[in-house]
Amino acid sequence: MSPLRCGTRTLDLARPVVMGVLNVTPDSFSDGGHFFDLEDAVARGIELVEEGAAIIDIGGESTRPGARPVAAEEELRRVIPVVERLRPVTRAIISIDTSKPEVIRAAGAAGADLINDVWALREPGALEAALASGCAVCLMHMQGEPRTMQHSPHYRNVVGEVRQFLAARVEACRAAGISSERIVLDPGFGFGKTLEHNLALLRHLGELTTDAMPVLAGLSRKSMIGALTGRPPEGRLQGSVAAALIAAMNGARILRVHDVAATVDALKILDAVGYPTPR
Ligand code: 8Y7
Repeated sequence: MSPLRCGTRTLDLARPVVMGVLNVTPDSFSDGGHFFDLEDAVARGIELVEEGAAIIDIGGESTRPGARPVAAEEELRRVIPVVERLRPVTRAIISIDTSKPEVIRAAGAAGADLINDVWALREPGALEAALASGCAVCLMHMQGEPRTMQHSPHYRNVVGEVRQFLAARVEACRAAGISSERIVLDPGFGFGKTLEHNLALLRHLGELTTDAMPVLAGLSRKSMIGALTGRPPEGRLQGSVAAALIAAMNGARILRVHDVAATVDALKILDAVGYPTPR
């Protein structure tokens, strides 16, 4: 697997790496808005890196099921100061979880390296903003929109349809001038998917890309882990680590998680044993 080009940096993906979640929303379910304060957010970002995260994913708009959109000004106010504060103090990849062209541009200017867009740059102007930022991009599949996506997800062939969607978004990126060495693909676990859809995607993760583009898997604390273990979000660490490890064994190169240290440990075991399917 070749490295990912992120702005002026490169991210080595010879081994799977961890992306730590840094929520800067007042309503984020896993942190209860605790890290919304700027100082707290910066401290938590540094902590994620100390725990072994290669990437910090800063999100100012909640995209959990049922969530409502946030105005661009509010999102900028939440995330840009965090980027500005973290940039000089870490060499980790700084990722911004956003869909808005204004936020993409401002984040790029503030030194972010990766745009993590659950809308896969479908917002008008987002492709152009991402290109201009020089950042890498994570293209995620979602059926529907966050407010209603879990009402009645439906597919004839979930793996095929997700793969087709991602291939089309890669084409849109390439046509806009974003090269494939800057692209990450993501099936979007939980984004318009039933438990069965999520499990099928996890089983067949290796089929999502025929090219050399890395796959990101975000399973941490999600409702599928809750459905399988019967636990609330704060009790889903073990299930989440297991799911991340399975994703890595099935070819994922970036694991988006809340519990960085535990996931990093699990990946060390996998690395020592070796990969059943070399890729
Ligand atoms: C994902 C994500 C979320 C994911 C990517 C949550 C922002 C919901 N999930 N981004 N974001 N992939 N790329 O439960 O699966 O963390 S938010």
